[in-house]
Amino acid sequence: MIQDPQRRRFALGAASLAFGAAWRPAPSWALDQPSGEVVLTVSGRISRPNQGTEARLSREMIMALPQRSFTTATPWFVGPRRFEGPYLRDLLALVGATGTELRAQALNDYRADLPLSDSHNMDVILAMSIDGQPLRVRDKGPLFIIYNFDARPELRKEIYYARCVWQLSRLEVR
Ligand SMILES: Nc1nc2c(c(=O)[nH]1)N[C@H]1C(S)=C(S)[C@@H](COP(=O)(O)O)O[C@H]1N2
Ligand SMILES: [Mo]
Repeated sequence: MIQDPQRRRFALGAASLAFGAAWRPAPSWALDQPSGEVVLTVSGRISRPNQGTEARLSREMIMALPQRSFTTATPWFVGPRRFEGPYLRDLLALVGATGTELRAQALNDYRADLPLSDSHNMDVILAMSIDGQPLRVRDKGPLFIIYNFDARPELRKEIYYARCVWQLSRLEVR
């Protein structure tokens, strides 16, 4: 019994493909509508929008992706902290991103561009929690792009710090 509606929809889509598919529900590969507050909007070169040309994602939709974590020191918090959330590449796969660059926009109007290849070459997490606690807006949440600096000390440079957008609210795939 698959409880998660998104997974169930995938399962139904896969089943209809497996049976040769006289019955193929149109939205089988479409993204669900966000249930609850939208925390991240993805626009641009994506193949699975759910509202017009954009993919609007609630916290639950992001939590439904495999959750990954690592512990790393950062310039923003005292000492090494454990960050948890989906890999950026898994979120990009969810919305069907096909571009080469990401423009990441924060609630405070800060914005940074990062190569999409970072999400494949490195374990970049879209952190939603720190040491097991949800990141609040006042802790630079609800979403914070975090690179694994302890695993890759060569990333401890301004160009990568600048890509760590906190209070992330929008991604544009370019
Ligand atoms: N939302 C948001 N994220 C941001 C920034 C910002 O101003 N707002 N500054 C960026 C830059 S330029 C750097 S170098 C790092 C470190 O910023 P800080 O040293 O000012 O904390 O965070 C990055 N992420
Ligand atoms: Mo910076």
